[in-house]
Amino acid sequence: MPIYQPEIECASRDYLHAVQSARLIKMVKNAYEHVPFYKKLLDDAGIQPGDIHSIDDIVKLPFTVKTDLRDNYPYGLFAVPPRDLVRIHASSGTTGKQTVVGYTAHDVDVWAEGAARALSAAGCTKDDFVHVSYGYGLFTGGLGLHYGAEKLGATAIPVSSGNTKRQVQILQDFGSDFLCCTPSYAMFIGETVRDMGIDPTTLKLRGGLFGAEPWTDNMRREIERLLAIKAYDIYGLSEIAGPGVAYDCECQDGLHVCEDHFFPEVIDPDTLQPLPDGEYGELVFTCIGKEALPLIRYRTRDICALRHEVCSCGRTVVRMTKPRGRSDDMLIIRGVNVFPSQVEHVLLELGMDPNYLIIVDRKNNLDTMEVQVEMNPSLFSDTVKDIENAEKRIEGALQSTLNIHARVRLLEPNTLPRSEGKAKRVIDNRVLQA
Ligand code: DLL
Repeated sequence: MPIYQPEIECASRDYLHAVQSARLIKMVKNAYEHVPFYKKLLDDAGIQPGDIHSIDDIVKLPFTVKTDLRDNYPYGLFAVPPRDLVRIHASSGTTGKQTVVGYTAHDVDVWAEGAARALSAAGCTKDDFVHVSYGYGLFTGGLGLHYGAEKLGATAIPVSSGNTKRQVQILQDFGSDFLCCTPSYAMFIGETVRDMGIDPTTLKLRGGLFGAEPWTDNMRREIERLLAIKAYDIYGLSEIAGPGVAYDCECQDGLHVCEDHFFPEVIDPDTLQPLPDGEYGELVFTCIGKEALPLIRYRTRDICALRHEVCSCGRTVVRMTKPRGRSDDMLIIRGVNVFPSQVEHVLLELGMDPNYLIIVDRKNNLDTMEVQVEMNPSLFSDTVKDIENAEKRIEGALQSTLNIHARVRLLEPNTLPRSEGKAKRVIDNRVLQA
């Protein structure tokens, strides 16, 4: 597979260290001199820009969190005047104010470079048509992949999300080679292809870049089967840039981080100490290559581990494991930590489709968990006994993975709402009662 920027993606660790060190020194100085928030943050921590001599000194710097962006809403953390900005995006989140991010022309270029690296790692070339079904707008998904495709010299098809039958029509008629959308929407598009009676092997499509929400390897295989393609993971977050912060290569063995622009660390969320390779913790990014929003040690809340060994594809840049979920997605049910991705893994292992909803409640001061999941045609039955037996079997499998009891309710096919963007997998009624 061609590598978009081998001089960076396959660079020696020494070279990367030098690039990162120079960029961190410049970025900290810029942040300190142009953003009052950072001047105070560093002064309070007893650190001056002159104390930063190389990327190794990053551990001296204090952390930032999402509420710092919210407290300085909308533009308080920008390090450049409005005349230097060329773009604004925002992420709504589920609670509180939006998080507003800004980009200079250089920042848009850095971001597009990341997305182009991701597309190239999935095998996309200048000759290909890239069907973008991420939403266009303040969400970074649509425009992120769009600019990445154009940067690579491929042809972007800006379909945006929604109207799924039309999506399939366009895949057929326009001869799209790559599809970009959330994994849950890719599933829905795949189901629609099937329901329209189309053989997916007759489509020209050969790959897809799916991200913006956690998804398991089992779901990857399901999408690959439904659409007859190879499915690649793409990671990003608007605070750091958007899609293309990290991406799968053909080995599908961890996501390569654009660490020349976005320096990653994994920390223990309790002690805040950096963790060694292979240990799971909270992912932290420092934007060393951006001008408008120079985030320092930003705590993403995403849970993953880092690996520095060279990948079989030849890339030397650090890899992050597929994010397991966010620490704030983690449910604590009767004291046990449960990630929705664990439930998804179990359901797919049992041959179910990943159309499910977790409902958490509190009855008589005791947490309850119900997993609603659609029957697929192989399980479909009119006999109450058959359905009950299947529910019991799934309950047993969930119990042995999660270590807690979850009631399972099988639903008829196509009863749960489908998502065109990020899927909603959890309803936690305990929050409402609080
Ligand atoms: O979701 C950017 C994006 C768009 C990434 C399209 C990939 C593709 P936000 O809306 O700011 O930005 O949400 C960022 O989504 O902190 C993760 O929790 C989650 N996330 C993003 N990509 C992945 C992924 C976009 N590949 C938040 N796997 C992040 C798991 C992901 N979670």
